[in-house]
Amino acid sequence: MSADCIFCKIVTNDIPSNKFYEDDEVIAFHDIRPIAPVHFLIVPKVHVESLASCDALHQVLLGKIMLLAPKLAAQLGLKGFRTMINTGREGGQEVFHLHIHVFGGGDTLPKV
Ligand code: DGP
Repeated sequence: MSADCIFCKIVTNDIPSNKFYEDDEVIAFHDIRPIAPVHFLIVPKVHVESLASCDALHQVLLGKIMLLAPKLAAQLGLKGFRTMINTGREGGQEVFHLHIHVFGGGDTLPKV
């Protein structure tokens, strides 16, 4: 846990969130600033700053998060979705606790 991390506080329920999935290692909740009709974040409970801070010890956790994305997307009715991991300030990351964005619904997403 990191004392001033907003996602750590969501993990511990010190800050409310629209959480819809939780297990021993991860939670998933809806993004407060959605960029698509469905937009959620999968967040490990352990505080890891970013994808760039991960090492071999995080390999299983990262695999778990990636495999969870399509399962949760399907549960929320998405037929297709996009995943995004912003990494570092220059990569657009604002919250420095590793998370994967999963979003979709509505129109086909623009090509990137
Ligand atoms: P990123 O740029 O990848 O670090 O995106 C962080 C996302 O987290 C951003 O889309 C908004 C979302 N977010 C930030 N604070 C909160 C919060 O308190 N609750 C929820 N549900 N989402 C948050």
